[in-house]
This record gives sequence, C-alpha cells and structure tokens, in this order.
Amino acid sequence: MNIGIVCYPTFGGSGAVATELGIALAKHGCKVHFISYNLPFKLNQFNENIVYHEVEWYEYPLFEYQPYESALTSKIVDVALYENLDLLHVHYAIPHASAAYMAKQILKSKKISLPYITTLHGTDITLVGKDPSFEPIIRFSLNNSDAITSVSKALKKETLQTFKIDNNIEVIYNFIDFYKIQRIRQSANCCLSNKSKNEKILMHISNFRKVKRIDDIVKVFAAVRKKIPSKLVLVGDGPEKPSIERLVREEHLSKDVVFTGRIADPLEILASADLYLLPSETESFGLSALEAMAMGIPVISSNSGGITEVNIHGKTGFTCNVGDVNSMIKYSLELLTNPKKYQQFQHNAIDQAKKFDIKNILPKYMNLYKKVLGKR
Ligand code: GMT
Repeated sequence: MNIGIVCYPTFGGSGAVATELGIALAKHGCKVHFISYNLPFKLNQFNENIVYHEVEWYEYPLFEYQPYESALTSKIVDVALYENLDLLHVHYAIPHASAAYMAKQILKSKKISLPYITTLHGTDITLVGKDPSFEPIIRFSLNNSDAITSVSKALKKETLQTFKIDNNIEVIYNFIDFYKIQRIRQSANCCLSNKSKNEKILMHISNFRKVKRIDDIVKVFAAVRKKIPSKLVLVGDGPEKPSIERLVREEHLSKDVVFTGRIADPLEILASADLYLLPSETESFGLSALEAMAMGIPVISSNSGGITEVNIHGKTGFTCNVGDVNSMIKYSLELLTNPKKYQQFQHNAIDQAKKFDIKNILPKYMNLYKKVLGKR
C-alpha cells in the first residue's frame, strides 16, 4: 500500500502519533509518504519505505499570510501523481482535511482517485475548530472524508455535538510501543543527579499552552513539597513558559523546579517520575499520560474529554474536576505516602497501558485502509 500522511511537524501529540503510525506502517511493508512543511520531529531514523515531501513556500510581498493550504494541496496532488498514492491519511483537521478534499477534486479531474481519511486529535475540534472562522470548512471536509477517526469516544461525542456530521466516526485510540517503553524504563538512570533517595519527582510534559493549566501543577507541587521532599520536572516549551517561570519564582520554588526545555524524545526523562500530572482544561486523549502509565507511573489528571478513557480513577491514578487543585493535592499525597497503594496503582497503570500497544491498534488502521480502498 502506498500511503500519504499529512501532519504537523512540530512538537505536539498529533504529529507524534502520525509519525509513529507512519513508521509502524513502513515496518509493516507499506510505502509511506510524509507531507508537511518541515521534517516531523519524530522522523529521525532511516527507513527505505519512508519518504518525506516538503511543502514548498512561495515568498511574495503581497502575502501577509502565506497561503499554506494552497501550497499543501498542490504538494498532495504532486505526490499522489508521481508516487501513485493509494490513499491519503490526514492528522488534525485544520487545514489538512480541506486541503485533502481539494486535492481529491483536482485529481478526480485527471481521472485519478485519492480517498482521504481524517483523524481528529483534539483541539482541531474542541478549541480551534469551534471558532466560527473554521466551522463551515471543517464540517464540509469531514462530511466529504472517505473515513473519519477520532482518538477517543469523548472526542467523537464532542465532534458530533459540535458539527452536523453525517459520516460515521470510528474511534481508534492512540497507541504506544509498550515493550520499547518497558525497556527504556528498565535501563534509564534518574534524570536529576542531585536528588536525594527519599525525594519524589513530579513531572509534566507538554507544549506549554494555556489549555494544559500548568499553573495548577505548580500549585499542587507547592502543597506536596510542604509535606514530602520533592522536585517538579517540567519538560517542554511554549507560550505559557514565561508566566510559569514567574509563578515558580513568586512561590519561592525555583530550587526544586527544573525546566528542561523541549526534548524530542522525553521517555528517558519520564522514567524518573514518581507521579505524572495532567490537569488540562480539555484533553482528547492524553498521550503523555499513557506513556507515563506504561512506565508504571500513576497519573493525577483532570477528568475532561478522553483522559478518563486512559487514566482510570482510583485504579491507575486519579481524575479530578478541571481546576480542583485541592483534590489533586489530596490524591497526590495519598499515593506518595502510601507505598502499598502506590505499588498497586503502578501495576494497574502498566496493565491498562498494555491495552494501547501498537500491536493492538495498527490492525485497526490497516482494516480501515482496506475498507476505504474496497469502496473505491
Ligand atoms: O494539545 C497538544 O498537546 C497537541 C495536540 C495535537 O493535536 O497536536 O494534542 C492532541 O492530540 C494528541 C494526540 O492525539 C492527544 O493525545 C492530546 O490529548 C490532544 N490534546 C488536546 O486535546 C488538548
């Protein structure tokens, strides 16, 4: 199968999932063509079945904003024609689904068929997609997709509530390479050389956007640290970083908070955590929480969106209402001060994470591809 994958190359869940899927498909014998404006950050290995096609920019003084969607559409047409794509799989609806639709129409005029599948990841529906400036085009390009998938049941429900979608949406959960994560967990050293033996590490990984509510994490940490010797490791970077740095200073926590900056593959650092925090305003899935669970790290998260399909309250961690910092503090202390309970949660987290192993998820995408190609 010759598959085109369109995704964002930047740090973020949708690009990471799209790239890992492409790599898995390539190992499975498919030829995979990534189409993006930069090399996807996880695409850092050679595989003869993977080709990267860069969307070209045309600089012109008239363009205050680069017409990316047009450039992307042209690139899809070009790749489809010269690489004989069987199908196109776009990750994150905006503007990838509408570019795919347009490319499909152009190819149709040349008597070439290019079905496209749209995978919804989260903010393309829950935040950005709800904006009136995007709503009509999202609805149209979803209704014209040959198949739609969403990464959780909650995201499917929210998509159906927000847009009038006539198409079926198939839930295909995000995945991890469970055994690779286990191997990393066993061989990794602690990321903090100055950590004393009885100190606990709380951790969070993200692209530091408002939706992640990192200020809640700092508040939880400030309270936990009063009772238990601990450190907070914040991995990533993004628009909220300066304000979080200020908050950490104001709370006199600088000595115990580490900002690592952006790290393309944070799994080795993650292995050092005792507790993973994800208090997001909205989270369609929470891939980083799943990665933590695969390492046996319990998760304290919000209960918004699809996180509750990953992190099971009272079993693999705890889920709290958005902004309910007091409950997050209570549950963090409950786990960190009770070794027996903590160990039970560790086992539960690993068992739950195993269900999301790539071996269980890849066949779902392969079956969907076959179904879409069969309909042609
Ligand atoms: O929000 C992010 O961190 C990035 C965003 C994306 O689309 O790049 O992540 C979304 O997709 C991930 C992969 O499917 C999910 O694990 C995240 O939960 C989701 N983020 C939100 O819904 C806020």
